[in-house]
Amino acid sequence: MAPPSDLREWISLLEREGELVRVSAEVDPYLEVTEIVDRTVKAGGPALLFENPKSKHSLFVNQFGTERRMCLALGVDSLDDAAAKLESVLEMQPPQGLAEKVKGLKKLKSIADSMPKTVRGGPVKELVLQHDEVDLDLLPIQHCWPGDPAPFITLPAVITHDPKTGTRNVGMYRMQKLDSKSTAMHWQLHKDGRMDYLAADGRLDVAVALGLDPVTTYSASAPLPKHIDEFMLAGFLKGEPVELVKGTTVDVEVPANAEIVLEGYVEQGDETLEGPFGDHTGYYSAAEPFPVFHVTAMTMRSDAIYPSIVVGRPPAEDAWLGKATERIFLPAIRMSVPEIVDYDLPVAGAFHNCVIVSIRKSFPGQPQKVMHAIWGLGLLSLTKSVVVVDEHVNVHDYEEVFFRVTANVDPKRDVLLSEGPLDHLDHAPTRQFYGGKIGIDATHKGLVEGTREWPAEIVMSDEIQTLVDRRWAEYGFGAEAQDGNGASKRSLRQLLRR
Ligand SMILES: Cc1cc2nc3c(=O)[nH]c(=O)nc-3n(C[C@H](O)[C@H](O)[C@H](O)COP(=O)(O)O)c2cc1C
Ligand SMILES: [Mn+2]
Repeated sequence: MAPPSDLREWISLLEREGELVRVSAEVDPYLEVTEIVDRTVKAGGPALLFENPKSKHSLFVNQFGTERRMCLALGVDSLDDAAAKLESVLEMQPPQGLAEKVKGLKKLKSIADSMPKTVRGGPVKELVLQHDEVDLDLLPIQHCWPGDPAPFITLPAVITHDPKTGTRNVGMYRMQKLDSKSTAMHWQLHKDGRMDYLAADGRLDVAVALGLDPVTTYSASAPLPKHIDEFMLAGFLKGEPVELVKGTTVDVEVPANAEIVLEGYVEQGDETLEGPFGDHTGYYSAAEPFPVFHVTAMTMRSDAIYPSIVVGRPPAEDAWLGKATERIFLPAIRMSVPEIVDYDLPVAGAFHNCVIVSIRKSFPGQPQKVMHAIWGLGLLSLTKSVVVVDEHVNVHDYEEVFFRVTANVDPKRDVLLSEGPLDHLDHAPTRQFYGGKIGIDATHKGLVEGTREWPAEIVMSDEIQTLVDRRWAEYGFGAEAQDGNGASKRSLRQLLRR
């Protein structure tokens, strides 16, 4: 099924799938909504459309809060299917024969069709408020946590252009409301949006789209290289181009189907103290200077729906945005580090604190090579700890990873301490932005690596496994045959906890 083409279609789809609850009771965007959403997310509950958030406009939240909804958003059965689509293009080879040529052309067409398309108008221009008419108070912007100083716009797609090359960038950066006509712009140190700002000679035009189709919203959070337009990724994943319309007061094109667009500018040297903010790290990120975004126009659908997301101590709704990125970017990561079989970014690690990676090892030092590769790869370079396991280890099974780390590691030999850039939001290092890194090599070692002979793993023979599978019912346990060799961990876990 094709992904929904705008927010309205997305909401209808969620409703049809039993994935949406409309809340007609009046709720306060000051803290109350956060508590409701936090409970809902942690219970694996539905998306919520608050129809009375003390505002004329509805507040839509928890659209991405479960794996199923993330898949519905991308129009796939599993997140790996979205990755496979990208992989088939990345791994294109010169075609052999006519059938392959036709297939190749189709793939090339899917790339060509990903380019955003300019259209003449769209529902986002139903209402155009300019200059003095701009009023952010119209929107039910959430004040998320008790220690936040103000409401924050939390699910925006912020659009800028590189002042030198003209390349577009779309990123998701929270925006603290300063007054009815301005916000802060939380462009962290390593982000593309900040680069555009720093490269500007004076003013930089900025447009902020709110309430998009879910693929385009997701794409704003995707860590693409700076020269790649996130709207292209959105077009590729959607299978149809993002439609853009000219800005009313800025030289930036904006999504024609958005619910709301804020247009305006930032200016060199015009900064304000932003934060603190109850962040996705589970802690308040400290107040720091960030650019002020002056809103020159607010264009919207007349009954615009305002989208939001609540982050906080993981797991929160952003977990599935992160997991989508983890899956979708695996093929691209493998292009540079081909020995990588799989990887996992634990949600509890807030995405920059830990990566578990499985590799096909064929030479000594390869786990350390992979650690350094990760520490040199895009935003993954900010990763604080890397755990490397062998190809047959399931990186998504943290109990198995724990087993390998404790069983296979000689801490003196297999722990690599390094240092380098750290995430803007990492509060642990003594100095902000820079500090220690740890790599743990939990792979099997062998004589070639100077260890004693490595013991064999305990595995039952195929023959006996098949025999027991076949005879299982005969033994009188009733249930379906269980997997052997510890693979039925869940039932074992249940037994141990009894
Ligand atoms: C809900 C959510 C909120 C985010 N808030 C911020 C933020 O305030 N500042 C920031 O720099 N990155 C934030 N990010 C991460 C960026 O969106 C992400 O790193 C993205 O790759 C940035 O785009 P860019 O690489 O084009 O700069 C957020 C991500 C999500 C999912
Ligand atoms: Mn970017």
